[in-house]
Amino acid sequence: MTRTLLPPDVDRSYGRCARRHNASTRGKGVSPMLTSTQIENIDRVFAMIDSSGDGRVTWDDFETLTRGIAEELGRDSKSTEIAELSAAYHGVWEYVSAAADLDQDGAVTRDEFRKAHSTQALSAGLLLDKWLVAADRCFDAADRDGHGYLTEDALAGVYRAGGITDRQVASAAFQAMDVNSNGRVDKAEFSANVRGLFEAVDKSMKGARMIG
Ligand SMILES: [Ca+2]
Ligand SMILES: [Ca+2]
Repeated sequence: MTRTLLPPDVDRSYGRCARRHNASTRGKGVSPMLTSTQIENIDRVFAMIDSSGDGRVTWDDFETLTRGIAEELGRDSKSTEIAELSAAYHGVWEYVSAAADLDQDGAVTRDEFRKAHSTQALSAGLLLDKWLVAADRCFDAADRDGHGYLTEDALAGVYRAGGITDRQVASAAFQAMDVNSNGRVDKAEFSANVRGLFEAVDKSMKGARMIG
């Protein structure tokens, strides 16, 4: 049985979804190993980290992303929070480039990124761990007062820094994350949705619509 974006604990449900999906997408040019929701979210993540928008992800893109987050959140680019965020992104980049930059030209194209997911060159569990560290650092940077939660405005700032300027996307994501509707998203709620973004195999699942 094949595994792609999913850790072992959700293998069983993934198998069911993947089999159903495979039957419906066979021969339509969609990778048989990933659901359409997974491919959409892989592409959305790629678009988010490709800050320059040239269809190639390089370390420069992560640096631009980090600078954007610092600016949006009013953080000094030399602050501890931003340095830690940059270190976390470096962990993501080192792992992604080693696994996905097939022609070793120092850039990961959209196709290379997709292929690394569908062929499992990128281990879903390892990559998720690295993204969760980055999400944690991002949360800490966005939590200006250190209260342990984000307001909708703070979350919207993070989204803008990631190039997602449509406020409705951030608002919808915030409503979905804020499960007890108290106007605050804590780190557990945020992490659960980041995890869902990478694990969801259909749109009804938590986090599946986190970035669009
Ligand atoms: Ca780029
Ligand atoms: Ca490449």
